[in-house]
Amino acid sequence: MADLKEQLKEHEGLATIYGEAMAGIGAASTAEALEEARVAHLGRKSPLSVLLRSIPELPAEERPVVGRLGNQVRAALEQELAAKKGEIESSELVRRLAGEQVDITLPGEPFPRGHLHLINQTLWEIEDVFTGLGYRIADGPEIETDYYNFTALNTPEGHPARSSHDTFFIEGQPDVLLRTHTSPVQIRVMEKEEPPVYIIAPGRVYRRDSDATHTPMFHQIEGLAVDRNITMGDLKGTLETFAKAIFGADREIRMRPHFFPFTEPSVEIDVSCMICGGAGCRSCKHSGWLEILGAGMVDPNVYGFVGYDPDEVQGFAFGMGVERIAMLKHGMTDLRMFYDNDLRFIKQF
Ligand code: 2U9
Repeated sequence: MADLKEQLKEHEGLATIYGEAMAGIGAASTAEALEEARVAHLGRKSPLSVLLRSIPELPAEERPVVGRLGNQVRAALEQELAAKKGEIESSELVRRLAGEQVDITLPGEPFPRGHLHLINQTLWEIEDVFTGLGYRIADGPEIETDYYNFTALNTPEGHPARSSHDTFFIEGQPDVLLRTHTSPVQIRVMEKEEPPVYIIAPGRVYRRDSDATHTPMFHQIEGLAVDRNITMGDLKGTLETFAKAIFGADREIRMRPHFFPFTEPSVEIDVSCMICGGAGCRSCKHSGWLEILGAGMVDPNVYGFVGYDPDEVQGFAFGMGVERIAMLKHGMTDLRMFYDNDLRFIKQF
């Protein structure tokens, strides 16, 4: 470099060009300013390029000097430009990193945490009781055929129990409907699997019904146990275990005779009132008992539809509405609150 400066004493014009270019490059402090300096001092219209292009017109003794020194000046400027570019890039990186610094010790933004809807909490709780007793969870379609929803459950066409279900049918397809209970799931499992069968079928069901204790969609959990030598005693023991697990260890249950097309005999099951302990209060209408589910021994006709031999196997089945269980457990009076989506209600559970 010192050598070049020394040599430039030979040509004043080149010395000036070099000095100005070095000063221009040195003054640039951003990538844009550096690019402007490159164009001004090394571009096609720069004094250096103009001078180099004019060599053929120079006096003969000046030509070799300008040719040799001119190229050395260009190389020196290019080197200076590259060095300056590196310098600017690293200082810009340092500046950007400083600007982007994050204080990882600051407290985080609070993230609102949701939870399971009361219906799903109740559903999971009931599932836990039965899986603990060795039952498996089974599911199936919510859009069903008339056969699985009614016929195979010993409810033939024209049976009065069909109208009590207030079924939603699919328009134009009289054999297709929204299931009114989860019982078709048990039929589908028995069609595929040999006994013993211990399953519960949780899920949404649909009935054309709407008031304080009915919504057009609600949730059921049904259960089915089919094996050799199953008795009504097994049914009672199982459902007593369930009632105590959900409503408290002090609860008792009682069975009242009832009718369902798919069970024979059939019962409705009450639990001793968890508010008054059975003494009688407003909640239990002073009877000491609250109805929680229906059940019975599977009607032998049902086995005929799935290829089981009713002389070989017996079983019991039960069904409950999850909304009803949740309402009883939490002292609710209007089932529609589950689906109003009012967070003031939902957040209480
Ligand atoms: C098969 C055989 C028998 C399921 C049963 C009930 C009794 C019952 C109601 C309770 C309240 C429906 O949600 S609710 O309205 N259910 O009382 N369900 S026995 O019996 C079956 C199911 C499947 C193959």
